[in-house]
Amino acid sequence: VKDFGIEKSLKNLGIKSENKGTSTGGKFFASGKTIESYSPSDGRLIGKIKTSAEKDYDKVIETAQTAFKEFRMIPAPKRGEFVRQLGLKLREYKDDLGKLVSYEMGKSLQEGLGEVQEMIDICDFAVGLSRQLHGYTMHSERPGHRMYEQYHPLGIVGVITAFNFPVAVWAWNTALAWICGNVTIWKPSEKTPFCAIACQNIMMEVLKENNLPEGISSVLVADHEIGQLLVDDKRVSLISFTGSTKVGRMVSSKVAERFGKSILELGGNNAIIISKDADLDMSIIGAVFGAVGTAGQRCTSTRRLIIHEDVYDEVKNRLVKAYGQLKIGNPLDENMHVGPLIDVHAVNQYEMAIENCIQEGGKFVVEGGVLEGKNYESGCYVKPCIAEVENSFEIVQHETFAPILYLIKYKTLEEAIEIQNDVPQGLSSAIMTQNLREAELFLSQAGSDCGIANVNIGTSGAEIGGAFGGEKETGGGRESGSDVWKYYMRRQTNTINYTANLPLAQGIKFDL
Ligand code: UN1
Repeated sequence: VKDFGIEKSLKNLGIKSENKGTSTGGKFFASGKTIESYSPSDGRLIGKIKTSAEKDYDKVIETAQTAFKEFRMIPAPKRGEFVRQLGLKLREYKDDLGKLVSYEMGKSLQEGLGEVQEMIDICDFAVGLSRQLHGYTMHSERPGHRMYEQYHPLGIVGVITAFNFPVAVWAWNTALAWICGNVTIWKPSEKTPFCAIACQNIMMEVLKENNLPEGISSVLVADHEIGQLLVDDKRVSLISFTGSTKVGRMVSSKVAERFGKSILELGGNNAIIISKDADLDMSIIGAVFGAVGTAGQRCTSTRRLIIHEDVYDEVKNRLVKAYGQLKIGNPLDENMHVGPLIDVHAVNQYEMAIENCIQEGGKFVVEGGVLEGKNYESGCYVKPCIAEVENSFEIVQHETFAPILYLIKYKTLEEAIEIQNDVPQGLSSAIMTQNLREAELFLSQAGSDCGIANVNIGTSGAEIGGAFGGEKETGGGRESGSDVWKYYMRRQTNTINYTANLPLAQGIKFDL
């Protein structure tokens, strides 16, 4: 089996065959069972990890609580300096970490490197922000009074991430949480534990070089029962959760029950509307990358194409041709377009979705199927496929994390927008058109109901500078850019009286 330099990268990232998972920055808390992580690319065992038991969990929380008391008193721009250093380290380790992401998760090397780039970008973004974090000053109705608001850190931020963006989502959360003065506990997906351990190893260098105490950045490698403890724990002020709508619904109500805060990044069912006024060359590239990139395992993957009847056949034929040219294989091999799904369970889901689609009357114009034989030994490689469907099919209303693309025909733009919005999810959406009226209608309040709406860009590949997230069953959370940092802080309104009188608000008289 060709190695693609992965052994060397694992070594550079401090990954061994036997590892301890959970750490608070220097100390390890790993007295639980041992898990293994296999690469979906070649099926090989990457290594073993000792996970955490319940008593380890308590130690991690206590360490984080103590660290918070110290960390919140460090000025925000100084905390920004630590984030700047993390960004520098990530630049140093970009190739190794990108390669590990590709190997353990299965996305192409280009996309693995792109993910690390998102980490670097959010660090840069956070450094600047660390000198801002500002509130408003308002005018008081009372003479000699001043009123303003300020933002304070929350405390412990729990970050629960999915396998599909095994490193970037942690960085989006941690970089912001840190400059805001919080400490973080990261519970990564059990499917990609080594990506998390590698990030924590990189982080450990920053912590050590700055003499920072244990508990500012922790990684908690454990099963979902320990994850449940984190969700239920009053000591954890904010839970940032990325994952399925099913689990997200539970997380949301559990956190709400204890009046905690949550950021939810759940499923998407993203569509591109291809108008008769679209640039079709651009549309095909956008659609194919959106549908097959990361083997259809992004929250922002393109799942539906809503195509105008005048260009429907042409788009279909060009897609069929483009799919015929896709190379499926080892994601570390730069000649490949599509890598494997994360595991055999995901392959079963893919097969079931195809089956359900056929049963509901879907017609496949590019057939799917599981690949076997040489280079496909892991059993995780599948063929990207395309089906003509009705938007109302149950399977089309549902997010399947696999490269299955659905085609739907439309006559008027109003109808297309209605189809686009007629799913339970509301993450990303796009229109391909050169017609200004169409583009503006799509972006208006009568247009897309998603958190992300693009013109002449596909649905995936959002930049970190904007707020990332979606509506409806996507959960309503926002991460990354814009003013998202406010989620990581508590707001306080302050009124100061600098006179010798005590006038009451609302003109109330109260004399003694
Ligand atoms: C996700 O799929 O969980 O827009 C996040 C994108 C990436 C983020 C995706 N920047 O595709």
